[in-house]
Amino acid sequence: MEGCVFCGIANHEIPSTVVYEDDQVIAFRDLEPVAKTHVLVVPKEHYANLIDDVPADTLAAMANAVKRVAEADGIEGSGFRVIANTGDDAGQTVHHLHWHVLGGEPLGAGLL
Ligand code: D5M
Repeated sequence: MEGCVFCGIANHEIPSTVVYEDDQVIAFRDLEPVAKTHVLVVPKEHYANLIDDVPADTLAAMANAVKRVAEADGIEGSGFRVIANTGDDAGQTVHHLHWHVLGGEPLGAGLL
């Protein structure tokens, strides 16, 4: 989508630190990390968020990418958190579906 930063990253037009990539998904390090591991898992196809009729195979590809990211950062055993900010009340700032993968240290309870 024109002007979408995550479409630009998915197309390799905007630089990012890629952790995992396949034909459907790209995963890259967040610019403003809030944990030792803070990676964004993003479908290459543009969807605004989780309620934008995302196909099941895209969600499955994203779940697979989460596992690959956890393995890449060695946090699959210690645990991690996956967050999908969806819409205004959640504070979604980039309107291209993405899952935050957070870990590498104890995360605390917060709202969860
Ligand atoms: O979070 C959107 C996240 O996207 C936020 O943590 C910053 C991150 N971000 C924004 N632009 C970039 C680029 N160019 N590279 C890496 N990370 C980026 P949200 O869930 O929408 O609040």
